[in-house]
Amino acid sequence: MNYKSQHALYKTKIDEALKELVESIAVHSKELRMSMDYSLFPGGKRLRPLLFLAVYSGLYGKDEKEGLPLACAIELIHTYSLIHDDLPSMDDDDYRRGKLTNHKVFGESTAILTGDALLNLSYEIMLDNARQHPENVSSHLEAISDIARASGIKGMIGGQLADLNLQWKTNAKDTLDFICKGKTAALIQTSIVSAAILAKASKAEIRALARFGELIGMAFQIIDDVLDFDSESLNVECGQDCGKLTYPIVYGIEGSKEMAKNLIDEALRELEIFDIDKYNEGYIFLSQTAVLLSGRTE
Ligand code: GRG
Repeated sequence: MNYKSQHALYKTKIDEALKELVESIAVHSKELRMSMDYSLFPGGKRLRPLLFLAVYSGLYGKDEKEGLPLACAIELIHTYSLIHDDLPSMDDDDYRRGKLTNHKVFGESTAILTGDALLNLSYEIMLDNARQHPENVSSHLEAISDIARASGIKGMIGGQLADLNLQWKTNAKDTLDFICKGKTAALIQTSIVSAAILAKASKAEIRALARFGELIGMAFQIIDDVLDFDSESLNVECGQDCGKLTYPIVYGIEGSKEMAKNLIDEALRELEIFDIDKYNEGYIFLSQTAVLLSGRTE
């Protein structure tokens, strides 16, 4: 199967599973239900659950059913983080994915609670799923624990806080890398690592995949900064991001693009421990995704 068809197949499975999981939850507030649906559907690229499936069923040939709840839970965590990131007290954005941000439609308090609800729902879904697989429960708990770590103080929240408060490390480059690894790369990395843990990958494979995930996650953020920088330079009303420490500010546009390309090349080398004949489907999907990320335009 080629990349495009594989991508479409994974994406359909993710969208269907997400709909089924979210709809099965009784939400007594109509407002909260509408707000959750508004941010989840149609949603964005579904990059993180796609990476999860590429590893879990693509690389390791596991049955998607057992992994899909974790893939969806990571998307719920990602969605909560975007809703909160857009709030006036954070990035103060009016638009996301070409439509009004959640708080602009439902108000700040509902947006905050929607993010909180999605975060809690993610753990409810993962733990319920773990209970349904008693034979594999320790791998489930280890995978959930990696997701919790990556989303928390040592990952996304830590990076976001450092970004907002600009907590300086020794220099601008170290500060940027710290923010980027936490804010963006950690959740991308755990999408790959938690899938490998659940699939009972070897320690060496998990190490290689963790490095791969971190490198593509960093490249993803650098390209995001480059895209934002381009649009900000054309738009005088660019919000709080104007005063932020970003890769183009420190390395320039061309330097940042070069850096993202080098990170992707390095990431691809990490995949070399996998035998391409044996791991064909997942290997091709992961490497193609990495290459596409470095050239993305949205
Ligand atoms: C509020 C706890 C908390 C964390 C926020 C998400 C985040 C951390 C910061 C977002 C800042 C930002 C826009 C970073 C750029 C990288 C990024 C996460 C982009 C959005 O991810 P995509 O492109 O989104 O995968 P889609 O729309 O495709 O789902």
